[in-house]
Amino acid sequence: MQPQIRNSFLWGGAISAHQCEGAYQEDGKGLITNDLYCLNSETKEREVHFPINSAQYYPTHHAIDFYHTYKEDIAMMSEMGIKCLRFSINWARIFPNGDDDQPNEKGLTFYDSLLDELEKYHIEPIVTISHFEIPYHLVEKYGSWSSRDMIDFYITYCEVLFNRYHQRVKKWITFNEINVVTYKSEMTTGIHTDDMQVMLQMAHYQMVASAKAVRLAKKIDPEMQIGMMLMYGPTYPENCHPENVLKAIHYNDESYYFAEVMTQGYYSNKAKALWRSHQMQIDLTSEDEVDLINGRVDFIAISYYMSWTTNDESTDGNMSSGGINPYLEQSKWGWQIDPVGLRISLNELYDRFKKPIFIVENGLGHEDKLIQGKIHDDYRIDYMRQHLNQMIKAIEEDGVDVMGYCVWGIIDLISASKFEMKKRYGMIYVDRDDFGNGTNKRYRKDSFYWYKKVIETNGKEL
Ligand code: P53
Repeated sequence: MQPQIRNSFLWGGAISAHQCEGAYQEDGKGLITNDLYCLNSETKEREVHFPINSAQYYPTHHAIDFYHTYKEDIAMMSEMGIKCLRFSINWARIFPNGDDDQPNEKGLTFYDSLLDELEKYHIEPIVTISHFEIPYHLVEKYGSWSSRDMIDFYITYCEVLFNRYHQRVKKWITFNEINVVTYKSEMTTGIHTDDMQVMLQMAHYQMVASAKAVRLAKKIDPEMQIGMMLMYGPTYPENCHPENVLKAIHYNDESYYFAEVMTQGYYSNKAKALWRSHQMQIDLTSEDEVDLINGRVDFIAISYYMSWTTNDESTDGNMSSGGINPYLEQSKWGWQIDPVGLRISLNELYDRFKKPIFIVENGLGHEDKLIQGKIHDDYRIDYMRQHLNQMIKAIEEDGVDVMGYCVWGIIDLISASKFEMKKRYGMIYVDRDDFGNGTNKRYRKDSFYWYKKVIETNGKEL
């Protein structure tokens, strides 16, 4: 019998704390790095301010105000029948400075209430422990992940979360898109660097921290499952010239580097060869080696948006620029739309790492028009339909073990790369523009009704 989409398949949506909560100083929350960024136009690099300049607009400060609207928002999401919601906990709500002695009870209470709400509708929480959210104090005082001290701060934070929520949260992701450190270190760590040695050193400390978190979680409650997460999309050779094929292998190795350490528990010969060829010295102790092997993850989570090629001509889709593929169309932001690439990705990752794969982000960033209370986003439906078609083929024809699928930004939120509101992903529209003007009212898009049907039929009706 062919494998099918199981009945327990996790159809869901995904959001992150800093892109939707707002309330950036409420209930004792400290600042995170993203609270210091201004909106930037398509031509400007983003501005970072410390201290905050009250004359400027900082998108995360209010975002979509989910901190106050989560009850209504979750009620609306539940109408779609989602089985899970992936969200992140804002580290600075729990430890405002990151190195505080005691956690902030009010921050914990907020997530208690959020979990209550999800429970009410039988929506399983999938929690990202750090989704580009780092207390700013840790960046200032310790240099963020360039310091080994971060491992202890992170583990203290995890211990509080695991103890508090283990009965209610069974699936966790340690870091959002851990491999993005090698594309845009500032986004994931708050530290800007182009030095590969620094990036891989930060990645190493994060991977050790993640491994220690896995170990701790299993000790507190063996039912908790912990995943690592990659931003993943294949890089194809631009043609069959063997040198291009080899180049593509090397590009893809940059993602496998992370998945390998976190699923197998050690650096492979290839990883070590990479260090040697770049004359890198990684601070890796024998204790780290023990931690890595004892803290292997249970699943691989991926975000999938696009693919790239080895072509030198770039799409220039901001940080996600990569070689152009003449066979693919691009979104307005230069992201190359490649549904078959999702099937390829699932195969590649499953073949290599033999772990269940959870698609925790996929979707289309697009401008939407609100006309008389309606949003006709057939482009988004089309994008998702094609991707889900390929996912189903990967499950049913190729036998890949896929745990679930979360639409990115199930509700419109601010974009991670440019902090714009107009790059929308949601199935729920939020009436708010790039500068926070608007009623903040929610509307159901056409894709809302479409996704509801998909979930109802467990993917049979796309
Ligand atoms: P935005 C770049 C490329 C692929 C995924 O991205 C990325 C990024 C970062 O911009 O990140 C994930 O909002 C990330 C989300 C983010 C989403 O993709 O730039 O986990 O936080 O919003 C989409 O269009």
